[in-house]
Amino acid sequence: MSRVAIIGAGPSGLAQLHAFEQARLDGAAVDEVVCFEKQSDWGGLWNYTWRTGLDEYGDPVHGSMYRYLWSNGPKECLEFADYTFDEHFGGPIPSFPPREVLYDYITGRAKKSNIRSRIRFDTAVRWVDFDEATETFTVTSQTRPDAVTRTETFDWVIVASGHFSTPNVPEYPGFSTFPGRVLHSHDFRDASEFAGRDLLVLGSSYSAEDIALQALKYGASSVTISYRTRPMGFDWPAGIREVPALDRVQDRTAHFVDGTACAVDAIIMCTGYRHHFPFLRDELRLRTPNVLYPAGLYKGVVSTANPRLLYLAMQDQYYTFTMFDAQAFFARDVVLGRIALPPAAEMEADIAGWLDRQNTLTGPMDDIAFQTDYVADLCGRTDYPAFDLDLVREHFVAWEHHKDESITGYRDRSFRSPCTGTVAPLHHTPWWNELDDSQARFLRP
Ligand code: FAD
Ligand code: NA7
Repeated sequence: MSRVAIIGAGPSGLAQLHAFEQARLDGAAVDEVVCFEKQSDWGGLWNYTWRTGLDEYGDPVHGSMYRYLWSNGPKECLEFADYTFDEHFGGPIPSFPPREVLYDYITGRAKKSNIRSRIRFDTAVRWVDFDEATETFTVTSQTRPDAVTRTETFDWVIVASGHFSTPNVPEYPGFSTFPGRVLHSHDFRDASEFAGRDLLVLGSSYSAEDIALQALKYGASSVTISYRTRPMGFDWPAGIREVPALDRVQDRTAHFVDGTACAVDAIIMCTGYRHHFPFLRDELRLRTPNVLYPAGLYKGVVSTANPRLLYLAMQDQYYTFTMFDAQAFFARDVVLGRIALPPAAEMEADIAGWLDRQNTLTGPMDDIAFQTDYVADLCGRTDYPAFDLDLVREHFVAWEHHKDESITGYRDRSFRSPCTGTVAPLHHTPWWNELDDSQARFLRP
């Protein structure tokens, strides 16, 4: 029987443990599975921490989520086909839950499938090596409270360590003398810190959109969003505007490439993240920007550098929990020998097909179709329970239109479950007026 190491107990690592457990319950002979999690609890990014910078043991803080974070897509687009929202909450809930509610949902399935005992908490993987002679990995981990290291042998390694934790931090002239705070969204925790302030946000993607709205919602005087390539172009509420790229900062004044300028009190860089695997030897390490189909991964999962090394959730993400499940079931079946990997040339050709298509994508609608097809391809190869994936695709398309119609109002919409058909009730308070992100408040009728 072989040994499997999973690195990370966030949504994707938990999906992997769940997939193995399902096979075991179905009577399969399942290999020994060990999940290493450096934090003291599960849930990955959804396990909120107030900490920034270094954690209590001197490691970089994993968490990038912040207070008052509501789901930025409909929950119906990330529903587990084998553990529905209706099952977890005992009835319908609105479509855009805050973080605590989704954390409860993710960990609810993990509790039901009884996988906690397979996770070694407070244990960071420090190094992974591969021995060509024995065809095994050596995984060196360290329990963090007592700093004890241990090296073990595994036949498979599944990397589920996330890729939205190591910030991409550019520098602009004048940052070193700017008199206010300059931070990356990775270190952003509480929008009310910026009440009464004039804020500059750099970036034009999900973090920039959400943090700009949050800041205004919780009292910022103004938010100027500076884009590098193109503006998001939403119909922003009064107080938010988009301007071209930042050229430099002089004292408190931000100067943009179109010659305009404005005074700001703080700068938040929403400039994205880097795939970062300090625990992987060079030949094993995935090197990719944040794209829908990273090169070097067959079916987006299996490393072509070493097909016993699998990666989960390394894609840019429209689909999240559903895609992680699809990947985890696929990875499990590769490990269990239910799916035979084709010869290397065939894997490369399959990857090339996806990469060619990725090069033709022109915007969100193409992206959604692409990632839907990717998820469908994976689901079709395993026994992951059927759900209405076409409906999910339609939901993503509708959601994009809703955002264009009202960037402050899109979270007030309701969607139908692709698993149960349940139509979500409307939330009792419009999102823009709702300041309390607690589960108790959200679930109140
Ligand atoms: P993570 O959640 O990052 O979990 C990885 C785990 O690996 C962590 O627990 C970490 O401690 C552990 N780990 C890392 N390195 C090691 C190591 N060396 N040893 C041991 N353990 C290790 N998705 C949505 O669906 N909806 C949203 O609204 C949404 N909002 C988001 C907002 C923000 C600010 C960010 C950053 C992301 C958001 N996402 C959202 C996307 C998010 O990436 C996924 O929902 C999900 O958390 C990815 O799961 P994961 O398990 O792959 O990674
Ligand atoms: P993304 O989606 O990777 O976007 C990164 C943004 O940062 C993007 O708009 C980039 O602009 C911008 N960027 C990158 N480098 C720079 C520099 N040097 N200057 C200015 N702007 C820059 O990251 P997010 O944090 O928004 O989202 C990641 C996840 O967190 C996502 O899953 C969400 O759900 C939450 P570009 O368009 O490339 O010019």
